[in-house]
Amino acid sequence: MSPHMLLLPVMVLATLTLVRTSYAQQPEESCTVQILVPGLKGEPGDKGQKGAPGRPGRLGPPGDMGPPGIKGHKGVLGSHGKVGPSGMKGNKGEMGDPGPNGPNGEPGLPCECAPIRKMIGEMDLLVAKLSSELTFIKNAVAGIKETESKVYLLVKEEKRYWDAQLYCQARGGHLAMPKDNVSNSAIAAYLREAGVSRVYIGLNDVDREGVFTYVDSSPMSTFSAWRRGEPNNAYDDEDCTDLLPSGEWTDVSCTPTMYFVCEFTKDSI
Ligand SMILES: [Ca+2]
Ligand SMILES: [Ca+2]
Repeated sequence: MSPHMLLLPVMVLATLTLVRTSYAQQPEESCTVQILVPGLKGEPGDKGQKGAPGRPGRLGPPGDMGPPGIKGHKGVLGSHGKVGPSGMKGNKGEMGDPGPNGPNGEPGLPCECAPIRKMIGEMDLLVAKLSSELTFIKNAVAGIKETESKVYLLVKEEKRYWDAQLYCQARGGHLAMPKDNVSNSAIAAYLREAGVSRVYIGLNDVDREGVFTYVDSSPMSTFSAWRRGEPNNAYDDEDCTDLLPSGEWTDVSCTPTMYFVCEFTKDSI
């Protein structure tokens, strides 16, 4: 403590004493001047008790970064990842060297027989089929009639005389030509069994009136089966012949349509 600071309280006290003396008007004390001076320094007191802990101080600034730590151990290998997308198609490689020649083949056939054999096989099947159909026609359809050398087929299609002849010719025959009693009786029986009243047969006098010939141009010679009063060339218009279930013949016009009988030679079938 500086000397000035020690003098200040002394001067203050002196001043206060002067003021109080002047205003109190107390005569016995009007001239008393008390000068106070500090006493000697006392003995040091006993040590006080320990105070309460102070408040925690404010957070200090961050410290400097410490030295780097020790590097850790390497981790275990992870599992495989997903398969990635396909890459772009690569460029075409260069052509390789030609390979060695192959072994010789088996000797070929002298001709292309396979197609021919196949064709023959198919034709055989066709022939067998046709033969079967012909047998059916001969034996089954309307009880076809035949003699030792001829086969007769009743055609239940109404045609005019010459159309009927063309129909039979197209099938390798012609209109039936009964040239004896055996064949005439066979055709007549055919009509009776089929319930047919009349059929054209291959006999006419178209070329020369009254002179009947068969459609194969052979003459009507030793055999005939004319009904009584026939042929009469009625209306001068009867140049063709029909056969009745009785086996009798009549001359008729060639224009009307009726059933007919075709005749086939067995040797030509
Ligand atoms: Ca006639
Ligand atoms: Ca007649």
